[in-house]
Amino acid sequence: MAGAGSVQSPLQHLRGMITPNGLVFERSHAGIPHIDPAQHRLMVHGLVKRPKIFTMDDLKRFPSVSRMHFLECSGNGSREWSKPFGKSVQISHGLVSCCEWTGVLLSTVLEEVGIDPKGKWVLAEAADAAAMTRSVPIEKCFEDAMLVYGQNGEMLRPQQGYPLRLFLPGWEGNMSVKWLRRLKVGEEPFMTREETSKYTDMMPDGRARQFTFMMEAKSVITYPAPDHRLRERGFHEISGIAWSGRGRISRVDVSTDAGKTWHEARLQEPVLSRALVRFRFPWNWDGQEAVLQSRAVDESGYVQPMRTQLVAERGYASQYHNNSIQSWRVSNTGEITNVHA
Ligand SMILES: Nc1nc2c(c(=O)[nH]1)N[C@H]1C(S)=C(S)[C@@H](COP(=O)(O)O)O[C@H]1N2
Ligand SMILES: [Mo]
Repeated sequence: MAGAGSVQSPLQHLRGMITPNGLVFERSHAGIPHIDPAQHRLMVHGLVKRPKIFTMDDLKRFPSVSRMHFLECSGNGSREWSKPFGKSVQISHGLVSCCEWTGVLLSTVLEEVGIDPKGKWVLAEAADAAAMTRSVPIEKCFEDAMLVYGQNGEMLRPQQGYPLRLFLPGWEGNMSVKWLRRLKVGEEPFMTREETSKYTDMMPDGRARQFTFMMEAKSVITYPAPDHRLRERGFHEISGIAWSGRGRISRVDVSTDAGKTWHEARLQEPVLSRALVRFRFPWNWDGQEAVLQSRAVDESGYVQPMRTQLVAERGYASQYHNNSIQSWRVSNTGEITNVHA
């Protein structure tokens, strides 16, 4: 992808929980910078005891970790609020991927520089033309944030932030700053453009929610989906993906009658925290019209909302964080379309 924009992952063709590197979604606000890893530096400063500039070699000498996590743009599904928009699951839900990420825990690097007890927020700044900048609460930095240089066993791809990105498991994709060049520790959030004007959620009363970091539980059926067509009655395996920023998925229910009745789907092991999980449900299509839906529940007890529930609370002015239940209508000729049920 050149310049600003996004490309979605072709979920209709994926079969497991891992997104191959070439099929990971991309969202870049101002193109892909060409960065020489030998020249790249990460500066860590502000309320720290020993401010420091790290080379990539320095960062790779720290003890490393590999973890499987999804990454989702909070704008995933943003065009589905008021009417069905995406003519494929790639368009409606494709701003999500799941990879094995390798790097150093941010806590390791922060311990190296030593945080001043007054330090409560960390500004992350990128080296791209967008100079993407977001404020991250210090608790998240010490909980599970990573400085990532590896992706599914390879080096990060240029479009994913080569040579270095911040990665915040379960939080809105925008905060996982790619091409990371600077971390500044401060007392307060830095109120950057991307957390004041952008990436806030307009509520029905005209006020905006700010710092909505968590990606709430969500799921979608990827087969059958509008990209497919049922050519025969009888057995079809309904299959899809579920994920939650709060932790593990504990259950996925599937309905084939627009939510009148629900049946528990099988979850494919391993069911990892803050990762995509594949669910499957055996179905006999009788050749009649059907409306397929999936509903995820996570280990915190959070239940993926119906679209009408989400709209009742949030209205139609919100752009981000649409995690509502998706409906696919199967016609009696086997055509599948995106509908609001
Ligand atoms: N430097 C920088 N970081 C960035 C962005 C960007 O444009 N520039 N886009 C953000 C957004 S909006 C998302 S959803 C994720 C997308 O990550 P990906 O392109 O690796 O899938 O990166 C985030 N980090
Ligand atoms: Mo995003």
